[in-house]
Amino acid sequence: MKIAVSIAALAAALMISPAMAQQAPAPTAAEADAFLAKAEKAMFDHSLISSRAAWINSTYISDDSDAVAAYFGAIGTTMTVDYALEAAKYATAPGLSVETKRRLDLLRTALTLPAPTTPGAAQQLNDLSTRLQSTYGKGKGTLNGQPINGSDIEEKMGSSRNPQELKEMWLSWHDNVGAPMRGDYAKLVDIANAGAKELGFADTGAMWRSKYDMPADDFAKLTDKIWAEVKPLYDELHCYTRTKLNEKYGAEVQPTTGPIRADLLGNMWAQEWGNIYDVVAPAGAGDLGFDVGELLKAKGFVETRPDQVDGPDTPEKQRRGYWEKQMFKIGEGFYSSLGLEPLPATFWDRTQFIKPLDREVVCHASAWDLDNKDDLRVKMCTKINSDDFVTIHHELGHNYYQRAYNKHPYLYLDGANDGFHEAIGDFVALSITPDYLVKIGLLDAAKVPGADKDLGLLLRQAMDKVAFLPFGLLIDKWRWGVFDGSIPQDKMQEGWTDLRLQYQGIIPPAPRDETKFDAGGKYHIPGNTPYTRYFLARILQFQFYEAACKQAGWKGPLHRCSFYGNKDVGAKLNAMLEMGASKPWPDALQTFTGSRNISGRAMTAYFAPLQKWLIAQNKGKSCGW
Ligand code: X8Z
Ligand code: ZN
Repeated sequence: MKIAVSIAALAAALMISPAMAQQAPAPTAAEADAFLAKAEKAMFDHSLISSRAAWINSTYISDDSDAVAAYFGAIGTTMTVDYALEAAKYATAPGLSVETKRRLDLLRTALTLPAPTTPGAAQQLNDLSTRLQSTYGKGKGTLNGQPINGSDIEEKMGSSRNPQELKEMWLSWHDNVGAPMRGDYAKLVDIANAGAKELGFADTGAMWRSKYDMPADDFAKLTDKIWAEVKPLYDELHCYTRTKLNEKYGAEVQPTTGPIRADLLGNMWAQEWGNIYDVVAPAGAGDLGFDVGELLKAKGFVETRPDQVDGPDTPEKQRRGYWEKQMFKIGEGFYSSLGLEPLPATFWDRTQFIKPLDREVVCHASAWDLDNKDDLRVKMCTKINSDDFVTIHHELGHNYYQRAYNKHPYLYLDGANDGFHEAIGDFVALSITPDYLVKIGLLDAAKVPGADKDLGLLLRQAMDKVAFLPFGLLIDKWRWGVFDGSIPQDKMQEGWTDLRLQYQGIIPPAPRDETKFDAGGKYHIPGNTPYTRYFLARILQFQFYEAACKQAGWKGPLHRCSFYGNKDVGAKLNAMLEMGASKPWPDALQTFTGSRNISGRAMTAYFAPLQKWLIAQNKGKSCGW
């Protein structure tokens, strides 16, 4: 069949005059700049209201707040898709500045979940994503048959050493929270993929991989290359940990060979294993003599009881959230010691420090900047333990970054890449050394572990930092596969379990079939937060830390270095933070570290003595799975 379309008909369809259709003039560089200014203003203005709707939704989940958040989210999606499509028109304008090109590119990849321009698609996508996130927030597991909420079950997975209890919590969480999301998630994938295609990407995963100042395929290769650098260290840690778990629980629970049972590692997702340090601690060098959570409690920090109600006469120090807030004050103190401005008063008024008594919230910690300026907040259900002490520094890293780049145009209000954003607070938290804890009065000088405890300190750190690496990588290996169809929608569970086995060497405590959706039990899947950022951050934070310790003139073993109080480091850090997303990330990396390459070398150097020791411990064992 031949289709004939006249210029006049085409012009009518496009609502332009026939003369324009014949010779639509190429846009000029000035028009591209005017377009960007208009788009940035509209997106900035919209974000002021939509981020407030999202905050309310996350801190007060209800059908109504879901509807309001999805409503504003859909307007934002539609607006950004329209601008991203329009940006393509200007991309080839002659004489564009480097800056203009960069902002047009950033606009094209700005959305995490794009929708197609089909009427109703943006609303449907936002309805789905809001519902998924709220389902996660309201999620409960069981312990001894009783319901237990997300933040409590997370804590209990860290402290329980009872394999029956652990199995119950793991299975109930994944069954109750993950499995019901399966249908919604599949629909969301289809809509987002249709949106990504309209924007010129093969699928949503390809769009996510296009945000790193290099071709998408090169980025995927880069992550594999970094993984190859650090995998030998992970393999030794896996082997050693499996031996210790076998010694503790016996072969019935944890065999000497093969994968590790996922619920035994002190974390619901087996992503960080530091909570079972007591199980793996080496004889002699194992007792570090302190745990930050215990130190805080010994100093009188009292965790808010879930059922605690304040009255008008309750003294300040006994009010809900008082001590959790003080943990944030310690975190702020670190950043202030580097010369960064204190947090604004509104931070202390508006932050959600603890889980509220009377409503459902999304407990997974996050850092917010509500006005793209200085309305900074954290949303967290803080517990008084060492995990959350680190998480506080992590979240504050986001807030200080947000404030440092707040003078830029809208499209530059972001990290150099998302891995940078995730790395800042973690890099700061690497400075929480025994000597630092003495300086801030949490640890007695006499209790600082000596050099004979170096291996123990490194192992404690590796259980969190090294154990995380394959997890940090596989989440998006799974999602990229679901987006590009190499993991079909009727095999989403199998694809997940396979990747968990392949990369982490872990298996679920009971067989899983395709009625399940274990991926949904991890916040970032229903929350639609790309995850490769955390893999990058795990690597980058050691590069930042090595550089900061060098700037500070540190001479001892790297893991004992704390740059607390060093204003030179702070000034240099701020120079990188202030850049925001205005320059390609290698420029930002160079500003702080002198290097333009992301590499696992700094991390493997930090852990080199431990790796040597682990190899010796594992001698004669058949490692791997
Ligand atoms: O999600 C987070 C932060 C929020 S940006 C608490 N993290 C990842 C996770 O919990 O899975 C920090 C480490 C990895
Ligand atoms: Zn983060």
